[in-house]
Amino acid sequence: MAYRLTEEQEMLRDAVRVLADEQVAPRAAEIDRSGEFPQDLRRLLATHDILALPFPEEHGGLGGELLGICLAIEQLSRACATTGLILAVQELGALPIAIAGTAEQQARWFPPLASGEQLIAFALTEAEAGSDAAAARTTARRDGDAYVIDGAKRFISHGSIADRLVVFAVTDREAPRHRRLSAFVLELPTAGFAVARLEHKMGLRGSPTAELTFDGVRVPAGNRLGAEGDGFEIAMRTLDRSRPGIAAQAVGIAQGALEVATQYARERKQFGQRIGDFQQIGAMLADMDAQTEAARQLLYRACTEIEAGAADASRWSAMCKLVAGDTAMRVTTDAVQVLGGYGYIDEFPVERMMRDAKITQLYEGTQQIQRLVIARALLGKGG
Ligand code: COS
Repeated sequence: MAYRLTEEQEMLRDAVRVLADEQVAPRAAEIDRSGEFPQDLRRLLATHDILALPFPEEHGGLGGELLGICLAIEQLSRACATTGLILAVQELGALPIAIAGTAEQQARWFPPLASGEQLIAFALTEAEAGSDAAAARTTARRDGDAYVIDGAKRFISHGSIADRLVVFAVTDREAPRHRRLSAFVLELPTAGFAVARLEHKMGLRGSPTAELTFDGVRVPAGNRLGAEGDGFEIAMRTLDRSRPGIAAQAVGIAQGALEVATQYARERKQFGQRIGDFQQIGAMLADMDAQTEAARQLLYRACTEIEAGAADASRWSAMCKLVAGDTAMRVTTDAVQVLGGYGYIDEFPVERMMRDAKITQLYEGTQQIQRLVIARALLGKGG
């Protein structure tokens, strides 16, 4: 196994880094302040084919290699976590179609998503079904050659701006617990679908998080992904491949905070010397660097294992998100500490990065769920 990125991967990483430094970073503070989704940066990602990364080449994409997607999310998130999430959610929404969609369904939905003309979102979570995803209560009732969807979804990233929505709904209440759900692709707008509200969030403020309601929404049977009852497995297989994207976002946020803190420690003088030359500050920076690199290496390794079809893909996926999310929280918190009072005000980006880091410990499965997945992989099924 290669322990270095390939030349192509390095070129991709460096190209996205330059774009992020030049065009994303200058917008980050304003996106956070206004709480508005950055349509200009969505167009920028589309123009530069970054939104094409998760899609197969035959549908206008760049191949969907997981490490490449994560390198891009990392570099975007280093400048602006909201912008990194545009790519991460596009991948999350595309995965159920890649995993369970027919060739016809992929040909129908992928091209405008790969071009960035359309956005897609992933609607699994409900108010009463977060960690316990199988407990979802939204229903899809068969009616002739269509299904009728009723219910509500909550905490849906991009739910209010997406053109396509993958919705998980109960098709058979009587089926065994993990066979109740089926997955459907909704083409929005459609009658009966509404955005009930947008959340006011601690971080990732430019990324809309929506509560969605479905009141007799008709979806053709041809928009079902896989067979009836496959929904839970499709969702789990999706998360196995999408959690590294959140780990990449976390590594990017940590790296961004480390760079700001390092620069500050070089320039800020107290007691007649650079604060970085005080051992306590130097040691903090060293730990931040080592921890960020450790999380990054686990992420890259996880990507290659998952791409290779490792039997323990769920474990790799959960481990990289667990380590990267906790690292981002620790490193951004320490970056605020290095900057002292300046870290706590919005003159510097580290307070934003600290707020943004927190979500990486929560979404696409809390850190507690990641530990549960890893522990189950270690222990196997109970007797
Ligand atoms: N790949 C394929 N199939 C899987 C799978 C995976 N990674 N994980 C589970 N399954 C299938 C299996 O068929 C499994 O059956 P077996 O017991 O025969 O293996 C079945 O699903 C049930 O799995 P499990 O018993 O582990 O399900 P639980 O209800 O206990 O839930 C967790 C497992 C907690 C891991 C799952 O509900 C989860 O990931 N929750 C967090 C949800 C989440 O991340 N939400 C964020 C929403 S997106 S922002």
